[in-house]
Formats: sequence, C-alpha cells, structure tokens
Amino acid sequence: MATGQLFSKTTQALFYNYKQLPIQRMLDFDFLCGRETPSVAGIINPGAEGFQKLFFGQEEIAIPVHSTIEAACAAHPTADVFINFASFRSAAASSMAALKQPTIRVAAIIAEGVPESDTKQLIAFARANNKVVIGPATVGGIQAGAFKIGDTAGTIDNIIQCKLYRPGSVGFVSKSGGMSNEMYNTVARVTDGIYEGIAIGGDVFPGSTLSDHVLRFNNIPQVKMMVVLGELGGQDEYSLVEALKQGKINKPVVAWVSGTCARLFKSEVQFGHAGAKSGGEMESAQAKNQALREAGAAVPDSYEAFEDAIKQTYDKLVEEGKITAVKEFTPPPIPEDLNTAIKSGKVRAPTHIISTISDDRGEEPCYAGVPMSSIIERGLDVGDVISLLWFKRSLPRYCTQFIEICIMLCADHGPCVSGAHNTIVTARAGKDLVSSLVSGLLTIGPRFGGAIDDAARYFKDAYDRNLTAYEFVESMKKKGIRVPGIGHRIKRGDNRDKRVELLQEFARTHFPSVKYMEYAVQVETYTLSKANNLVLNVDGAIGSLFLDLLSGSGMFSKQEIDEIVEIGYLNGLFVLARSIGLIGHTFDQKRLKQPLYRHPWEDVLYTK
Ligand code: Q5B
Repeated sequence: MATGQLFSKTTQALFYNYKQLPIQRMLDFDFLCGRETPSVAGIINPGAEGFQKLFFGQEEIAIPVHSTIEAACAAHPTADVFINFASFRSAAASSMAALKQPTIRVAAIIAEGVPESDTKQLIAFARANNKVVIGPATVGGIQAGAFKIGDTAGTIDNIIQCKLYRPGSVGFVSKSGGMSNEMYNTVARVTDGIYEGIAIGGDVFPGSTLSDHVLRFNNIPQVKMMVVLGELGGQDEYSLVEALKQGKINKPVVAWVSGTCARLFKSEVQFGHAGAKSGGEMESAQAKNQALREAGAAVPDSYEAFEDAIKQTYDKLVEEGKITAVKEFTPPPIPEDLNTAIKSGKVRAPTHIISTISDDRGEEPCYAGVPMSSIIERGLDVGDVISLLWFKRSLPRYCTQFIEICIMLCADHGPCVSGAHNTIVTARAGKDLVSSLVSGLLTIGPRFGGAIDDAARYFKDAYDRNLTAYEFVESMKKKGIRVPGIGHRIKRGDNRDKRVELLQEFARTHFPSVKYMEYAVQVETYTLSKANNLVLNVDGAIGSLFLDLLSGSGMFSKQEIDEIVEIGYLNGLFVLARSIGLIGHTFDQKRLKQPLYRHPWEDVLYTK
C-alpha cells in the first residue's frame, strides 16, 4: 500500500452511480472547508450522459455525467479517487475497471456483500499496482478540512460538532463505519480533532487493513497520534501488533478491540459485520486487546475508558510540546435546502404556477376534486371528464351526452378537408404522429372548424340585442364580416349537413330551451334566401346549441357564460374531436406505405 497522504484539499473524485444525497454531502463538506474546487469532478451513470445540477454552497453547479468509467477518467485525468456506490452485484467489476485506469489511485467501495473471491482479486491487483482500496462494506473516510468520501461522518451538524471542517492531530482507523461517526465525536471532545479517519469496512477481507492505515499515518507529519478501533474476528489487529513490536510505529497508538461481550454468549455469535465473528480464542476481542497492550499500544480496560485513554495520550503530547494549537475558525453556514426550510416552516416561497383543475399529489389523481376511482365506479364518460376539466363541474347527463355527440360527429369529415389534407401530406413526408397531427390541427381556424367560438359570440350578441336575422346578417355584411357558422364548401340548402340535423334533433328532445339554435335557424333561412351554400354549418350548430346548454342548464351564471364565450372554449370541441380523425389519417397513410406527396403541375395555375 502507498505510504503517506491519501487525500488533500485539491483531491477530486469520480462518483460511480448517481446518488444525489451523498454527492451533495461531499459538496457541502467542501464548502464548509473552504475548498475552491468541488471534490466531485464527474459522475459515472452507466448508459447516461449529460450534467447533474448540485449545490456548491449557494451556487448551483453542473457536474458532468459520463456513461463509462473510461470516458470519465479521460475527461477528468486529475480525479484520482473512485467512489463506488454500485450494488454488491456490480461493485467488483466496476471497481476493477476503475483500478485499471492509470489515473485512479484510490477506490472506495461502499457496497456490502461483495463476493470474497472478487475482493481478493481487487486486493491483489491494487497491491501489485500500488493502489489503495477502501472497503468493501465501508462508509469511506475523511481527511478533515480537505476531502470526504460519500456519507462519511453523517450530517453537516455532526461534521461541525466534530470539527471535521479543519484538520486536527489524530489519525483514526476503524472497521466499523457507524462506530467511526461515534469516534469522531469522542476524539473531538478530548483532542484537537481528527486529521484523517478511515473505516476499512467489516468484511473478512478488507481492501486495506487497520495496520496499512496506521503505518501510513505514521508517515504523515501532521498526525501526532493514532486511534484504532478494531473488532473481534480476523487477524488484522495482529499485523498491527507485529508492526508495533518491530518498532515500525513511533507515534502513540490508543486502541480498543470491541466485542468483549461475545464471551457472555453460550455459542458463537455473528455480529453486524461479515468479519465480526471470532473463529477461536486468538480472534477474540480480549486476546487482541491483550496483544496490542503488550506490544505497546495504550489499551483501556473497557470501551467506556477508551475516551480517557485517548485524552491522556493527547494531553501528554501537548505537555511534551509535540502538538501546537490548531488555528480555529468558524465555518460558513450551509444554505438550507428550500424544501427542508419550507417543511420546517422557516420560509415561505411564492409558487410559479396556479392550477385549479386537477391534482396528482394524493393517493390518486383528481379531476376538479373528483377522484379517478369515483369517475370509473360511477361509470362516467368522456363528456363528464371534459365537464370536470374544462368547466370544473359535473354537468347533467344530457349536457355530457351532447358534448360526446359533438366529439363523435366532428371526429372526421373525410380526407379532403384542410386538416386531413395537411396531416396526410405530413405523414407522407415521413414525419411522426405528433408532427402529422399538429400540422392538421394548425389549419383549424376561422374558416375551417374553428368558427364555433365566433359563431357563439355573434349569435349571442345579436340575439341578446334582439336583432332580427335580417338586421344581423346585413349589419355583418356592412362590416365586411362573414357570419361565422354559416356557409359550407359542399353542403347546400338542398343537401343539408346530417351532423347539424342530428345535433338539432338531440337538442330539441333534451334541452330545456333551444332559443339560440332557433335564432341561428332564422339566420340560416335568411342567408339561404341569398345563396344556396349559406347553410348553418356544424360550427354554427355547435356554437348556437352550446349557448343553449350554458344558459338552459342552470349550471352557469351569466358572468360565467360571458367568460366562456369571451375566452373561447368551444373551438376546443372541434380540436379534440378532429384529433381523433387526424390520428386515424396518419395511421392510414403509414399503413398504406404512401410515398412522398407532390402536388401535380397540372393542378397549379402558373401565371405572371
Ligand atoms: N359567403 C365555410 O365558403 C366557407 C358566407 C358568406 C356571409 C358567410 C364560408 C365561411 C364562415 C366560417 C365558417 C366553418 C369558407 C365551416 C368546417 C368544418 C367542415 C369542413 C368541410 C368539416 C365556405 C361565396 C359567397 C360570397 C361570400 C358569401 C360565404 N360564406 N356570406 N356569411 N358565412 N363561413 N366556417 O363555399 O357575394 O359571391 O362575394 O367563411 O363557418 O369548416 O367539411 O369541408 O367538418 O371538416 O368557399 O365541415 O362559408 O364560399 O368564399 O366562395 O363565398 O358566399 O361572401 O359572396 P365558400 P365563397 P359573394 S364548417
């Protein structure tokens, strides 16, 4: 294993598998320490590329996302730490791929349950290539004031409390990640704090060992003493005993091996970690504590006395003048996330959108307050859904039926009308469904299908002002405006539009009043006297009948009717209906494998 420093204040990592929280915690730690560059240079999210937005202090930054380890290493050649948040299934393969990259020096493997044979291969490769593996089954490690792996040391509050935002004099290594958090607190209480802390992980075969790190700490001048927290099971602590006996360690070591309670159990006990099981007397906590004590480490009699033993060793170093006072500073506050602040009631934030028709936040979506299950259970139809989402109320059955009839009758009118023609040409140009659909929809307007709102506006105005059909049509003529809802390219006085007849028939049977429709018929009678094509068309029929629906149903106030007519809801019926046909035309052309459309020259008048 390499000797000396693993990290510095400029160390950057590549983070494998996008995990928002631990990355954000690393960046928050960076900000706390006053790092100039974020400690995460890039994210590797297999199969995905782009950027992830995260916070660096108050500023939002975009961290590049790469789809492969190779691409990430090539893009960030100075990022030499690989933090692997892959699952236990893919952690070994991805770690090996990273270690094989010349730029990667340290790999931290978080996953628990990595097969031991895989870990052994990683260890062998790392040793042969002078690289360091931390883990598997680890929370990672931290160099105080410089660099932190993932979730190490927990929350920002804990990091501040343990003064991990600036370096102290203690090198700490443990097997357990959870206990390392506890120990960061303990060390901060009785010393000037941690210089570097590593959790090697609880597996039987850790990528790097307790003694690997203690020997490394011994070479770091800023580390004045080492604290070691081992646990029962395995032989790792004995390599530390050997190193102490051979005089390879010349700084004070305070150690404790946990698991002394194992003897209280009648049979073998497997503690939390895979490796935390004593295979025999040698691997017991008692034997290891005794061996460490005999080799020269300060080993207390119990875990409770561990803090005091650390304090005594530290105080002695201070007395001997080996430790100089740490330069204290107050770290900058980390801005609170908006969601957290809102939840705690500390701030209020203005919303950017108001919505009143639907809500998808609860257990099931609601349309105008009506849950979807209720729509299905009550056997409601598309007309009811339109009533809820457009008019924000449930309408009587005859109204919703009328809406549905409009949708059915306007769904299509053959391939020759403007909308269908555009859709067909677009589909034949090889465009997709949405493009073909919208190219047809875009033709809906004052001449084609989109005259319903204007028909309602003008018929309502004329009827409400008691204009006779003659006065209305002639006044429109004077203004040079064609009467919306009147006239058709094909339909004639002697070839009426069946759709208009069907709508009128339904309304006469079910509507309480059809006064606006009757007025439209009077207008038609007058326009037909002028020209045979000036029939009441489907737009005019729907426009006038919807006025009857709005005013006769008793479900809308006068003000609401005026608003509906003014905003122009009713062309929506034609848009919705005709979308059905236009989608059909798109499929039809695709199904028929029709080639690119080109209009024939013979059908164009070329003139100057
Ligand atoms: N004249 C629809 O015109 C059309 C007049 C009028 C007074 C009028 C025309 C019109 C108002 C808009 C309207 C909806 C352009 C139609 C639809 C859906 C569809 C379509 C489909 C489907 C047809 C001849 C003479 C001229 C004009 C006069 C015409 N309309 N006068 N008020 N409204 N209507 N649109 O046949 O003296 O000779 O100069 O704009 O309601 O789109 O099936 O195809 O489901 O897909 O081209 O049903 O009526 O007649 O322009 O040659 O005019 O009649 O001033 O008089 P045409 P033009 P003059 S439903």
